[in-house]
Amino acid sequence: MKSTIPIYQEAFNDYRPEGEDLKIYTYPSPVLKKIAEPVERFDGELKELCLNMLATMYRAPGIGLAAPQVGISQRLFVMDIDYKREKVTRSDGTVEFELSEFNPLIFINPIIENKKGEILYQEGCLSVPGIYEDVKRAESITVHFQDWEGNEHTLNAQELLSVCIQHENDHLDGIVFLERLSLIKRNLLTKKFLKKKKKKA
Ligand code: QAP
Ligand code: CO
Repeated sequence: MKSTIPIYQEAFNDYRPEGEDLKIYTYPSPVLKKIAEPVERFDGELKELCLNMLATMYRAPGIGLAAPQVGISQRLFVMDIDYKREKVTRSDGTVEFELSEFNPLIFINPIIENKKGEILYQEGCLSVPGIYEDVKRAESITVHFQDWEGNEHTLNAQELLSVCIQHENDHLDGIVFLERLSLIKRNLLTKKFLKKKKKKA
């Protein structure tokens, strides 16, 4: 564990994704369009939500998940850009994925500032499965946030970590990454996604 957040270093020593699989809401669910409310109660229920969101993210698998994506309009998201996912074939021929090197991060009531530079990164989203596109974001940011006990922290982030924080923070403001694209790409990919979704339904 290499978490820079002291309370999580302890809590996530020997971490294994355990918890409920939450339902992930896909575009264009109304909950994805709402501005989320600040988290005010730092209690056991909040910790359980964070753990269930992490488990849901690891199983998906994904690198980031915001509360509105699981139908909860509150300002928090979870993330792990470091974990490894290895395909293993058991002796009976069944295939499984083994996860290791977890570095779970939890951001509650985040505020982003000092946006600097520019980076183009191919993004995806568990709420828009199957769609990937380059998005332009700030390369470097500072984020202020609270942990699940309410303690305040500041983190400087670059590259993928910075991109992922900005992507997840957008969810708290009712924005999905499609809305960060040119109108042409946005319309094209939105149509493509809705068409595929309709076919599956
Ligand atoms: C946001 O997204 C992100 O389409 C997190 O079929 C992604 O974890 C920020 C996923 C990339 C920066 C760069 C997407 C899983 C996971 C899919 C995710 C899919 C299955 C997306
Ligand atoms: Co997303």
